[in-house]
Amino acid sequence: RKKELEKFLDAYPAKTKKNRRSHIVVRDSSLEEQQIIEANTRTIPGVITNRGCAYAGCKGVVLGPIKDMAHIVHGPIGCSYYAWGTRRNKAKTKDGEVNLINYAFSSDMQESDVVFGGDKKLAAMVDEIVETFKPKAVTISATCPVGLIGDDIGAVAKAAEAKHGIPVMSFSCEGYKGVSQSAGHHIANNVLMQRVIGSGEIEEAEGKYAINILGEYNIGGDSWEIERVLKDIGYHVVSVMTGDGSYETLKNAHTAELNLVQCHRSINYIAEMLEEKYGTPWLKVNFIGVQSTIESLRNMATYFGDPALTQKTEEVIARELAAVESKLEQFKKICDGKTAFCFVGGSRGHHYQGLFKEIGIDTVLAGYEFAHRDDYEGREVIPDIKLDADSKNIEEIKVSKDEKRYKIRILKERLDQIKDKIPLSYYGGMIKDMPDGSIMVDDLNHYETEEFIKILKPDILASGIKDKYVIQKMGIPSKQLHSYDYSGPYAGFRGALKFAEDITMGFTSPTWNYITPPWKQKPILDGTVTEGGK
Ligand code: CFM
Ligand code: HCA
Repeated sequence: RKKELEKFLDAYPAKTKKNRRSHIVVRDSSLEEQQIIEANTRTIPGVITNRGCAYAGCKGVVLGPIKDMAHIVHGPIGCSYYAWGTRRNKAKTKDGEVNLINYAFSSDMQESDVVFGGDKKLAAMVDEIVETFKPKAVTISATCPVGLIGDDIGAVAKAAEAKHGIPVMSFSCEGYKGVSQSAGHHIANNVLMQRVIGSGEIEEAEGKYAINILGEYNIGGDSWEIERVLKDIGYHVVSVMTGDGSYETLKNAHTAELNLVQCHRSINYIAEMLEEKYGTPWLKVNFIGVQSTIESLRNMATYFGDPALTQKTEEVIARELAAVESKLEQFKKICDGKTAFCFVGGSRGHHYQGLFKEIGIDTVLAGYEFAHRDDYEGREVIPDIKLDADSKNIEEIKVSKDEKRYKIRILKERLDQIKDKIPLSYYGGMIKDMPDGSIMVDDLNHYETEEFIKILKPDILASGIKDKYVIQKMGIPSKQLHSYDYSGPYAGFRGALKFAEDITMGFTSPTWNYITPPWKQKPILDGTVTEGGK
């Protein structure tokens, strides 16, 4: 396998080969030291990556799902158009409540705005939106040209805030601010923490076992399915960040007793800051896959340590399991023994491996578009991560103890008893769960996707829109694990069943009988590109 890998990497110029080699790891647990992967560094120009930009991570991922705010994009229309509803982050409200989830607000920047400045147009736009839609708050996200021409969105936001009396927040998340979406997550986390979270008046949560669900974006209805089960057990969900989220709930997120972290990559900054400021620990959970869901629910019960809660947790687990178990077995019969690639943005590449395994599918290659080393190797490597100029470019904010609201949520003695049993304020990353011989790739590109497919011949790929059709034209089913291809939810018990059904449909579709993969038709052309194009 390693030889085959070296062979296709030879097609790169020497420097590129060296670079890409450091982003690929063949898992070997027999080594004394844990294996290291290069991550969160620039994609080499010319390489066709699946990555997006900082604006996508800020406005599209973290802010976009907050339904009662108006999210204004200051920039050319394309930046809005290509993000309009495609992520499938669902949101619903009761009659009369503000729900702007289906809108795309863009300043539609033109050449004249680039030349003469777009700030006046932006200010007029904020006025119009506030008057028309009555949002609870407004966000303004910058796209690339904004930073280049120097429009002061901070000043526009400040003036609009004074004029309208609602929070108007600006986000300098120009696409080029980082090497990927990840920079945008960080920028959004910082402002939400400074301006929204904790700005509410409530001091005590309105229910027992109060929790926030962080890093859950309600794609295809995932958080609704998670909340259904949690509420049934007796948890009080203060806020979800940010799936089907709202300004109204986020501002009182400081009242929770525990923060759950589903997607570590996109929201670990807020999780850490909440702990620092209010003393609320965070628990790494994974509601993708039946076993991971069960484990997460049990870990939550361990944290609260109340026998009644534990009993109710077990009852709900037994009931939910009974409803899906035998049906899952049916799908497993068709999927058993097959293999998958699981390449998604920054957390699903890990989270879905367990669910694939539950229906008999082994993940032979997995990776993330833009995660950091801690998402691959575990948070213990954070002190060793070298910050390059791109990372230093993103502001690191410091929060301090809120003297009034900081609380010891769990006694030291109990914490010591449980901290080794459950992942409190810790994420172990992907690598520990990967079997020997499987491959971990960071920022997998289109060339490598095709080459790895030829070597490993997977039965299915989990990926996104940018490579889906390339893969399907190779005769392999491809399941979008970003948007879920118009399906979902895939989280929790019922979600696992829906996933199994969709994957089985992918395999049993007659489409594949009409396609012959290229390597079955003709020998594969071998070639090399040398440095300097010689
Ligand atoms: Fe977290 Fe996400 Fe993901 Fe992500 Fe994304 Fe997404 Fe994703 Mo697409 S927040 S890192 S930036 S789980 S949008 S809901 S599917 S790449 S793996
Ligand atoms: C984004 C959003 C995205 C894109 C999905 C894809 C999503 O990164 O800007 O490439 O298929 O989940 O919608 O990750």
